[in-house]
Amino acid sequence: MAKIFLGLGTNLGEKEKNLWLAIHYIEKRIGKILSRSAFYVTPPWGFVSDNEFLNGVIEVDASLSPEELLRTTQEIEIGMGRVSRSADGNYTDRSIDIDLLLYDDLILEADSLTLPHPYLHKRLFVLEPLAEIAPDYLHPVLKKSMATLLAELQADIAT
Ligand code: PH2
Ligand code: MG
Ligand code: MG
Repeated sequence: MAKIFLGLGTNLGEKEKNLWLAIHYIEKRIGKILSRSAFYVTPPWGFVSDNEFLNGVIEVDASLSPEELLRTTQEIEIGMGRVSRSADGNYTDRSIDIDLLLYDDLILEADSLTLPHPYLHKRLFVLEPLAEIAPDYLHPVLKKSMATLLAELQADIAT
């Protein structure tokens, strides 16, 4: 069994419903939900959109490999009506996005998947909910706690 953290995001449709539905499918197909953050209203990061996001993070007890997890989360996204990404590689509005943030203390750099998530420590919309449910969890590469990474990012943004 692996302890994993998933980031959830949506900025289209009934956002709260989308997050709950994703959590339902994750529990059904991936494993028991061990903890869940509050849902945070956040401004679009990295692209321009009129639609603000609702973001959250969950901790899941999973028995799948990282590759199986990636495939399963993508299937859940598609099953929930997510249309494929824009061709130019820019971010787009989406009904649901499920990102693999952490998989135990695994460090992985494959073509399809990087763990921990490469932008985890740069995104307030990930670190805020993550630090809420796992403040003492150490980032396997940076060797800093999520609470420390959040404080550093907030200080960085304020300057
Ligand atoms: N996801 C992105 C890009 N930008 N901004 C917010 N606020 N929330 C997201 O989940 C998000 C984003 C790419 O997946
Ligand atoms: Mg994402
Ligand atoms: Mg994604």
